Amino acid sequence: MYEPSPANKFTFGLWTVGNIGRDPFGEPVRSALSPVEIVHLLAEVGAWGVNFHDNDLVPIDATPAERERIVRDFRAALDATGLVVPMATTNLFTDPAFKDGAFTSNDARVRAYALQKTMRAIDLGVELGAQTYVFWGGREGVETDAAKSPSDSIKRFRDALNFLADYVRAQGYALRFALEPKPNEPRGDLYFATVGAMLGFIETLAYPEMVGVNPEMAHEQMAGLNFLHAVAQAWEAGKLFHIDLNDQVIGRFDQDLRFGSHNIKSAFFLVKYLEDVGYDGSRHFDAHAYRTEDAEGVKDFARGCMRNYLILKEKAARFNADAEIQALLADLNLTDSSVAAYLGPYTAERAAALQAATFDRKALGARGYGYERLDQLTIELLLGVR
Ligand code: GLT
Ligand code: MN
Ligand code: MN
Repeated sequence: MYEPSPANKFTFGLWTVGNIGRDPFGEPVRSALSPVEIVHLLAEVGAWGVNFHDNDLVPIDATPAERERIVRDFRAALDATGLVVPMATTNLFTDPAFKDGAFTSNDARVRAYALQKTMRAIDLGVELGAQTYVFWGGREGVETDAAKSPSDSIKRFRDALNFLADYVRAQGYALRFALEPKPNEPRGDLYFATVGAMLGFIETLAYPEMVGVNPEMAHEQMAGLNFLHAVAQAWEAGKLFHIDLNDQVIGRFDQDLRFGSHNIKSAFFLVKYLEDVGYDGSRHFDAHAYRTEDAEGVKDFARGCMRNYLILKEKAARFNADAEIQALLADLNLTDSSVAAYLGPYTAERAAALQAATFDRKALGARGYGYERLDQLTIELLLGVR
């Protein structure tokens, strides 16, 4: 029942199960796996797909001949395992050239190099089947606002995305862009800190229909925000092109924890939402194993992400089928014929009827909503006693 299947569309990045456990205070604790080894690992644990940054697959200094060999071997591993590549992205944050940003760097030569690198990375992603292209601006920010104007940075980022969208169109690629916000880390402050900020920005682009968001659970949580609400706003706007699932303790460093390992209730409402609305895209786990883990622990981590999703999916089905919970929900949406004349699109009649209406404000304020009971039933369901 909790075994992953291709229909679940579970994916991992090469950089997730491939994470070697380096942190700002310590050296790597695990040896690097080759992309081919990672594909086989993901197939073994039951994932559907694998995503990558250009340099997760092809080292930044690779020659064209090396690139060809690496892509050939990777494709052979995909063919052997049946894994697909639904998403690709560019590493615009590791190399020192990007220390002041990529598309928003104050050095125009860096901005030009970032465009070149991204065009090549788009070609690579499309070559391997990617249909979604993620932009995470890990270095697009500042430590000090003395450095540059945030509006110049917004304009530079827009110019870059418009250029790249035109590139994709000129190549005839069927590729959509998914912008991934984050409030901070690795820069002191990153531009476009939240899903809401990205959604507003997208409407200012040349081809807004090509561009959506890739919300990451931990990133909204780092900002103290409700991830479900961000996802719902993206979904409602037709912009939920991709999603990064993981977990995070609010107030801590960027943890990228196993999905469902910490904020179980938030994860539950998120899974329930994605399943209820019929989100059809990848469920991408952008997380990594604890630094304490060896190769087996990495598999435990990956299996745990998918298993937690499936457990929560089953809990969501129970929630939807629970007669007591559903009766409470049905009672909540109180309405009667008296309000039919008041609610709906504006008309002069409706406005006049509302102006003339009398409301029993005290009675409205006296009503109990029963959310304690509803939430307790939810918790009991999650804790397995229901
Ligand atoms: C990096 C980051 C993630 C982004 C990845 C895509 S890379 O691991 O922490 O949130 O989704 O660039
Ligand atoms: Mn993250
Ligand atoms: Mn992410």
